[in-house]
Amino acid sequence: MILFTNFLSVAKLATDDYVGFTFFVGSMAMMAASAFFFLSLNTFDKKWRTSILVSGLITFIAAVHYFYMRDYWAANAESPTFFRYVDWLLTVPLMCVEFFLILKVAGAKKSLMWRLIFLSIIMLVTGYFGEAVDKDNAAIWGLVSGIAYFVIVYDIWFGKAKKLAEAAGGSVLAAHKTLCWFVLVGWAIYPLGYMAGTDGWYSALHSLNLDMDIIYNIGDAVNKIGFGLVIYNLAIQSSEK
Ligand SMILES: *C/C=C(C)/C=C/C=C(C)/C=C/C1=C(C)CCCC1(C)C
Repeated sequence: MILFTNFLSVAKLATDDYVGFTFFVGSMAMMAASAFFFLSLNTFDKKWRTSILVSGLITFIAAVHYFYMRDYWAANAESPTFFRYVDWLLTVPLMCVEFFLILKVAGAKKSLMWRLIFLSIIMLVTGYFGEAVDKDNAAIWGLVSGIAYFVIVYDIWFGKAKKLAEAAGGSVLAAHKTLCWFVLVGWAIYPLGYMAGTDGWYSALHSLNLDMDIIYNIGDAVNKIGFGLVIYNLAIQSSEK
């Protein structure tokens, strides 16, 4: 409903509201990326269409959440933590599905996908606890979340996923490698945002005046659209042959 009433009454966005600005730009970027992925679907070989479809779903789900988050921020000047984590709980597992889909050509099993999904849910649920439920222990929840994150990184860089990517070779291996970099560097943006927005041994960071939501919004744009473009590029290369 918020999505539709939006068009009737729009809260005023202050010129120095950088958080609000990144929510606004984020919603447009996610929407544009979704249109791009969906409309390109038919130009690819059948075997890549599911991957491209999932790329579009990731940015589309994010776009809808960004509409809500933008409004929530405009109305309350407060982090939309709940919408944020619902968005992640839907989109991060879908990113794990992407790994499985591109490695399917090398015989990836569903168990690999479920393992990554399971780890990502642990990572996100513990993060939510630290940010919203048990803030006094944010550092501990963040640590547990960080461990799950490292297991994901290890799995895709050195575990079974890596071996499957090597077996597939060529453009699948190249795409896998790029996605691995996204998870190692792009996803590392999020714990930074978390440390900017919660208290813990890292609270000295607060003096830098970094805003958690701006960091998260940058992370989302880089990772969700970037992931999709890696898959898009892979689909183009493989469809040309
Ligand atoms: C599209 C959304 C994405 C790719 C979200 C990714 C989120 C993370 C990698 C979050 C990680 C966190 C930690 C590693 C520790 C602190 C708590 C989190 C949840 C921010």
